[in-house]
Amino acid sequence: MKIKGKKFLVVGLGKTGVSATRFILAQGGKVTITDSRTRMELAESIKLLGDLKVEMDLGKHNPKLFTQNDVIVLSPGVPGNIEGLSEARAAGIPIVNDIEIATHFIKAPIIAVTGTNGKTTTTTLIGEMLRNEGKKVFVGGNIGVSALDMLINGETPDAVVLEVSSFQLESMENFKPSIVVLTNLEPDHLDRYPTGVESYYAAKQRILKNADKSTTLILNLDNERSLQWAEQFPGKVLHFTKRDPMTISPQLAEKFKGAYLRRPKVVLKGFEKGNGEEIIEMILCKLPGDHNRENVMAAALAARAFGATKTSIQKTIDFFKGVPHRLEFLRKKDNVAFYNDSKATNVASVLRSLSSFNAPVILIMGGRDKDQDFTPLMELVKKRVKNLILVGEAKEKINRILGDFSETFLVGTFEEAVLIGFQKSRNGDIVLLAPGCASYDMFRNYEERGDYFKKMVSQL
Ligand code: UMA
Repeated sequence: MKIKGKKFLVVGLGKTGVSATRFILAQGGKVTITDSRTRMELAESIKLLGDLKVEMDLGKHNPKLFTQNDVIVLSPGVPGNIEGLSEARAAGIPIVNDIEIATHFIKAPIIAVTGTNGKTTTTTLIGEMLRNEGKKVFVGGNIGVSALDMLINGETPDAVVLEVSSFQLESMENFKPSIVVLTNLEPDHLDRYPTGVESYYAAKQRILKNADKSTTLILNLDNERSLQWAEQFPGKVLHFTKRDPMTISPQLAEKFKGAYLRRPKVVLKGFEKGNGEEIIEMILCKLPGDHNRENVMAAALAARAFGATKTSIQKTIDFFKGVPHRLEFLRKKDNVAFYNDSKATNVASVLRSLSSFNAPVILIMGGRDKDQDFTPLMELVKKRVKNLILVGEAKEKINRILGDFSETFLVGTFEEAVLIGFQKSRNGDIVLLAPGCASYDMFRNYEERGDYFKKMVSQL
């Protein structure tokens, strides 16, 4: 990709926009930035640009700009149908994102992780497993660090591990990871994909666009929809499952290559000579819930397929403390445990969160709705939730569907939510923030929401 001398329009000045601007300028390109937010709202990002020479058109998007540049760099949070983009497409102007640009410059093999839930934990674990193997690793993507940052910082890793979202995959053409992990496919982001969940899944499947026989694909055998990805896939497929393959079918068990649970252990099969087994102990694993067993298996497979040894994988599992905002244990007060799962932004992840506990749960939900159907939560809420505390734009909608199964409170602020949660709790209960919604109605992102929750909990 030639950057020198070309005119780039960077759309969105969040993390992606800042990194893209810095990289393009360093490569000799020219940058105009457009963002729907005002200069004042963007003060933090603008500060990060320092005295770099860029043009800025802020406060709204001027559609004319889109056809006055050679390349458009679209931030993932900006929908692909905003005014100006269709004219740019018709004029043949490439629309890319930061990972697509990075793809042209990254020399190391890429391990890419996508899926609806579990991406960040899996990505982080793979990075740690490879580091424990002595490799230099860059970990980035949707996890919160632009893939361009490694190039800006002049890093030359042995492996690049990227968490990739459907939003990012929408504008990717040349991305070619050598290992692809699909954690699972479940409904999400229906506000972005109004034609239905299949268009969301199709965006995700673009991760295989350039796959060939050298590509390894890691799939969740227990998530039926994701298995379709194996159809006509030209490379090698490994599976992970919570079930013993023997209990699925003896034929499957015989040719099974991948990871499965032989509770409480994980078995890796197909890496040792003669299709032998390697046993991973889970006794020291601190990650709660079966969904985290899936994340561990997916990560172990990716690391093993990359050449990491069982020893490095085991060491990582034994010492890994988890990722902030993913079912993160905060503290116990009066024998009530507080967990922050601010990243549980869809119904499927709330289901996972709730299933991780046997004790009564005081559940804090709400935020900005993504056109989700909350009815799949009914059964588990009925069974496990002692009090439901609802906050944010979606509180009335959630209340209509889930409010009748336990004593429910609709509150105005997070402070109230935490205080009521604590007041209602009794010895042995769990107070869980698992919003099932996006954070943008009250916060800049899920991290800010989680940090705020943590602060409230620490002040109790
Ligand atoms: N903006 C516009 N016009 C619009 C919409 C937004 O100009 O029509 C502007 C906003 O005013 C803002 C900027 O775009 O200034 C934000 O861009 P962005 O939303 O793409 O945010 P970034 O900071 O660049 O973060 C993005 C990812 N965000 C999204 O996909 C929404 C981050 O994933 C990612 O970590 C980061 O790039 C680095 O790669 C976050 C996320 O929520 C964690 N991802 C979704 C998820 O996991 O569910 C997909």
